[in-house]
Amino acid sequence: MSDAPRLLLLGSPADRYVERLTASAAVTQAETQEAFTAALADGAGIQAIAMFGHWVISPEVLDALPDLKVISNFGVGYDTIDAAEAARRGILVSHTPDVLNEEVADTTLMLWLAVSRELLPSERWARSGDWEAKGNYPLTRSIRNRTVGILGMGRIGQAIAETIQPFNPTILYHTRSPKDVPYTYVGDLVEMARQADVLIVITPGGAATRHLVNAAVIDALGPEGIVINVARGTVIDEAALTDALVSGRLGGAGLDVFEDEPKIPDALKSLENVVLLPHVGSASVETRQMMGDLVCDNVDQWLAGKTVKTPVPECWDLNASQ
Ligand code: NAP
Ligand code: 8YV
Repeated sequence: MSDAPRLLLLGSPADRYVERLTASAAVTQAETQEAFTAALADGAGIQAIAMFGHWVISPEVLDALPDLKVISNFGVGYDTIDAAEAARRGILVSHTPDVLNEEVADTTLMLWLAVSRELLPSERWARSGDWEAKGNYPLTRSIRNRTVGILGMGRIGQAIAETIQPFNPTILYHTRSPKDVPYTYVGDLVEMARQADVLIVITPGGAATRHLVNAAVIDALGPEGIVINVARGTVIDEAALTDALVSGRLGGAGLDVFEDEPKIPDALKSLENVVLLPHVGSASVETRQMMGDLVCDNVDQWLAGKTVKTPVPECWDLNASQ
């Protein structure tokens, strides 16, 4: 394989993907940050990165990889990659859009139901003997006929809107520009939160969306309101969210993502009106397999001298010119 192009594999994907990548490239695998740093010290000649997990690809990392031509990311979100800088240097970045839309929408519905119908506390009530000792569990709130505010109405936002249709929602959404969708656009996020019973967050992460959901948005939702975050932890001011949940100014939250993963603040862990998941929005065997295959397909396409299947928007022009 000595003539094969060098590929840096970041993370610990299933054997299936290691085997696929090894079949077409000379693979150096880095499973820890220390191993990644060591690989960068020997970065000359590395032409491709296949990246499983949230590794930071900054201009400094790109400086250490002078021969890099393609970065294939596992996940639709790529906020840890400086894609604009990569494109400027002629490096193609690809991601895994669409194949995970419905799975993330299902996770969103699961979180909303779990928070609103108090799945975990009521399950504990049954399991602990409280039912026998104290009687029936208190009534919970239905998710039917609610006003739902969706922050972000892209591929996944639209899948969420479709998935919750059986619950007869009134759907509002907020984005920077209105979309061609049969839901009501609200140009002011605080105003949307004021009208909504639940706020579902599904924008990209990164600097442009940092703390979009701040104390004013949370207070507009109010003590009966619920926040569901399946986007990135950075989109919500986690301290403001925690403060509102502790003081009762917000009713509940379902969180799949956090500001400093895998750390979750103890204050959030101690709350009964919160459901916490370890970033598993897309984490079914079936969906992760489609994502992993797409990562390898994009590498294979590039190795074959073709355009990659799913470039990020910053690289659309670059991909078209391949
Ligand atoms: P997408 O199709 O690009 O949609 C993003 C939406 O966010 C668009 O409607 C966009 O509309 C809106 N948006 C972007 N910046 C905004 C801003 N500053 N203010 C308001 N709205 C903004 O992306 P997608 O495929 O739906 O994925 C969305 C994100 O979900 C990913 O980037 C990723 O971070 C996250 N995700 C999480 C999981 C998980 O496991 N929890 C799984 C998959 C994806 P405008 O451009 O008009 O503003
Ligand atoms: C992945 C995600 O779990 O697609 C995304 O943006 O957040 C998830 O589907 C993650 O990227 C894998 O590390």
